Amino acid sequence: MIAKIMGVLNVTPDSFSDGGQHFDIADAIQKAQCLIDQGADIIDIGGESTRPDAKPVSFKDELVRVIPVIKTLAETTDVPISIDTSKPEVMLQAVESGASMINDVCALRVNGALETASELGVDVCLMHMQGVPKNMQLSPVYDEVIEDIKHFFAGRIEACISAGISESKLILDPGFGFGKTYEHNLEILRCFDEFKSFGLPLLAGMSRKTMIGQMLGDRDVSTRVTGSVAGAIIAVQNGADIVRVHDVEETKDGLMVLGSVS
Ligand code: 8Y4
Repeated sequence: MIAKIMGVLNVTPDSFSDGGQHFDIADAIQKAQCLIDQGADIIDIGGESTRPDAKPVSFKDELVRVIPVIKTLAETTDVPISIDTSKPEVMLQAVESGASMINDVCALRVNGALETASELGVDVCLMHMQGVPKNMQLSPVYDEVIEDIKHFFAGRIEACISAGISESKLILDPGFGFGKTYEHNLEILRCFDEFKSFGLPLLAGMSRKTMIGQMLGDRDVSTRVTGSVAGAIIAVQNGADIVRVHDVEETKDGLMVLGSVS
């Protein structure tokens, strides 16, 4: 394959069918197995929602959700497991339980995260976000969105190197939808290859996001699959090495078609 597919596995209570506090480890494992059968190269497990209206989750609650799933999955599959978290305590236990990658939407800016990631020695995805989830979409402003994100990456790469993290462990992600207007998101997709200048792998996450709905004329989340696949194809054509997606089977088909001519 011309790019890796990272399949999304949410283990937040609101992502389960009953919508309540209850969620089943067995359900999560089954979903993960389905993503793997469809061709996922990495499984990204997250126990905290980054939606603007989401309640903050304590690290203990996050651990209760993700650790049993990571442990079971690590025993039953060789597919690399990524932990979607910004909390050092969760990074530590997740890696001890079998995760081999940290996907941090805060790019290791939480106290203790740089040191923890350095000690763990696993791959780290540094994602750009302007603001915090609660306020990030209120009025995102950039001088020059691509240059501003590149400046952010340069600072985070430097911070990682200073903390003893090998540059070879880093993956960069401009963070579609995280403190960006529709126009910012379009510019990032259009100019995605500019982030190649760091010589590091790039990750793109557009799957089912509002920007895809906007491209389709304000379409509901349940009807964004084909648009998301198109977005993934463009991102890979523009230099993405990993795409983070919900719809693995459909994305794989799209990338195989792109791969046939690239
Ligand atoms: C519908 C479906 C509407 C999903 C919104 C969403 C990224 C990420 C997220 C990303 C990396 C999301 C954890 C947001 N997005 N990690 N995480 N890059 N590296 N929203 O773009 O999927 S969560």
